[in-house]
Amino acid sequence: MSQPFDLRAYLAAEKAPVEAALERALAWITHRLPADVAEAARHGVLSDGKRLRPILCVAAHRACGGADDEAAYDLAASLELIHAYSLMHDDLPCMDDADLRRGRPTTHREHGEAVTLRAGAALIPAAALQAWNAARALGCDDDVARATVMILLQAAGGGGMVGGQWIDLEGEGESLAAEELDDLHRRKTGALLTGSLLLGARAAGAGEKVREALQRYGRAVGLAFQIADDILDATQSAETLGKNPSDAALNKSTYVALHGLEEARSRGNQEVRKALAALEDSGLEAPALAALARYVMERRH
Ligand code: GRG
Repeated sequence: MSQPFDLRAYLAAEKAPVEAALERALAWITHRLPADVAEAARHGVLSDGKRLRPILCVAAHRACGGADDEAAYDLAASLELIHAYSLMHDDLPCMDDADLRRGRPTTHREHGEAVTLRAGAALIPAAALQAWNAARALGCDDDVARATVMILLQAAGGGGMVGGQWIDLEGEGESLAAEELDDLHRRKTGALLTGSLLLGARAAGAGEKVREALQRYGRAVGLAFQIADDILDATQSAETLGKNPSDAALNKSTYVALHGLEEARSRGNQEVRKALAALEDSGLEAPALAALARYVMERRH
């Protein structure tokens, strides 16, 4: 009988190469920035995140037969640069006005609003260049390298994360219907999570059938991830989560507010089952992706 997959050990082993890739990325990015903006960029990127997006990217890359070397982590780092900028900007006074992120003061509380705005903005084109350079270092030809940059920017853009954030901001103080809430989160959170898988798969040369199955897996995991986020937000303290303010304080529509805790939990688990079915359809041998899908509903922060 095969051993159960040890996700804790897997995540611990992935941490060092992901952090090293982020350090490498910041070294070239900050080299071109004024010192105060560089410090803010380092603060936003190098804080203690779960690094789920790069980990998903490398897991998909590996499952699709991609080389397991530094350049795979460099490719994956491009996603965390986008994620970091989105958190830095999301926390600004003009958006969530948050004091605490990843257990410490938000970037603008330490470095000021103007500098944080500039540092976040600098990370966006840097992420695209990072993806391009890493894809080329992995041996991707120009077409595939271009496709990886497209995946990243489409996931981050108006049809993805930025579009979702816009719906979120517009919807503050209003009750969104169930489909609207799904659409918001498919874009705001799901698009970058799905993009993480597709980026890794595309760079490894995966065909369309595998990529379509991974996309379904990513959409389901993305929704489950957000449902879990809402459940944690409603049930855990700011100290445990390392962030504030809560969704309730911001008057946001959430799965818990809309469906109640039990129904939200059951919908999240249903999405995890969908993700596992899609993974099965992909035909990939990917125990890490299966374990990660289960983890999103079991996580405690
Ligand atoms: C101005 C409209 C407009 C957009 C700018 C700010 C922004 C772009 C987008 C915000 C996107 C956002 C904040 C999405 C939330 C995603 C999410 C669930 C974050 C938490 O992710 P985790 O749990 O965090 O992976 P860690 O800290 O572990 O990395």
